[in-house]
Amino acid sequence: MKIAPADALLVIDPQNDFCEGGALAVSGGAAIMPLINRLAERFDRVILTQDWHTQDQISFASNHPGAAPFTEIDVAYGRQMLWPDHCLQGSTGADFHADVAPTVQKALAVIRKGYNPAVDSYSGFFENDHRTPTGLAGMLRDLGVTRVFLAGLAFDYCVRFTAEDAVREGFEAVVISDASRAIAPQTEAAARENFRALGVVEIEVSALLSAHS
Ligand code: VGL
Ligand code: ZN
Repeated sequence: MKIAPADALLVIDPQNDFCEGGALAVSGGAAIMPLINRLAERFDRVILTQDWHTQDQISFASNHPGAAPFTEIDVAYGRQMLWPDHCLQGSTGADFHADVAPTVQKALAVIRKGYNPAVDSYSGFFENDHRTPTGLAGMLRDLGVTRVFLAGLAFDYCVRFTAEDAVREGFEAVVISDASRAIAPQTEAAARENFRALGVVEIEVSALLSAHS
C-alpha cells in the first residue's frame, strides 16, 4: 500500500490522559508516539483529534452518584459507558503527549470533540448521538481527501468509531494497528470484527512505510 496525495493521516487523541500515568491510561499508549511521528513525516496532510471535556461531561462517572467507571448507563442517545474524569479542557491530561510534538507541529488542523456536556464523542466525525457532525468530513472533502489512515488512542473506542464513520461518510479507511492501543481485549476484538464487516483495512507501520507499490 502506497501513500498517495489524496490520503490523510488522522491521529486520534494522542493525549497524556490516555498514556501511562494518565486518568484513563491505555497500556502501551506512550510507546506509539514515535511511530506516529514516523508516519506523519510521510503524509502531506495530518489532522489530529483531541478529546476535550468539561467537568459536567455526561460520560464522567463522577456526575452520576453511585455509578462506577467502566459501567454503562442509558442516556438520551442510547447506552453510554462511564469513564473516570479525563481530558478536561486546558488540563495537562488533555495536552498532547510531549513525544508526539513533531506531529502536532505538522498537523493542519485539530478537531476537538466531546465538548458538549450532554453528548460524549468517540468518533472524530460525529458525536455519540451519531447525528451531530464535528466538521471533519466536510474539511476532508474540501481538501480532496478520499482515504484516511488512522493511528492513536484508543483502538477500541475513538479509533474504532472514527474509522467506522469514515467508511460511512464515503472515505476508504485504513487503521495502522501497531500505532494504536486498546483499552480492553474484548472491545478490541469487537472492533476488529466490525472493521472486517465494514471494509476497514488494517495494516502495520512497517508494511506501510516500506511499501514501494
Ligand atoms: C476515548 C473513552 C473516553 C478515546 C475518549 O480516545 O478512545 N475513550 N474518551
Ligand atoms: Zn473522553
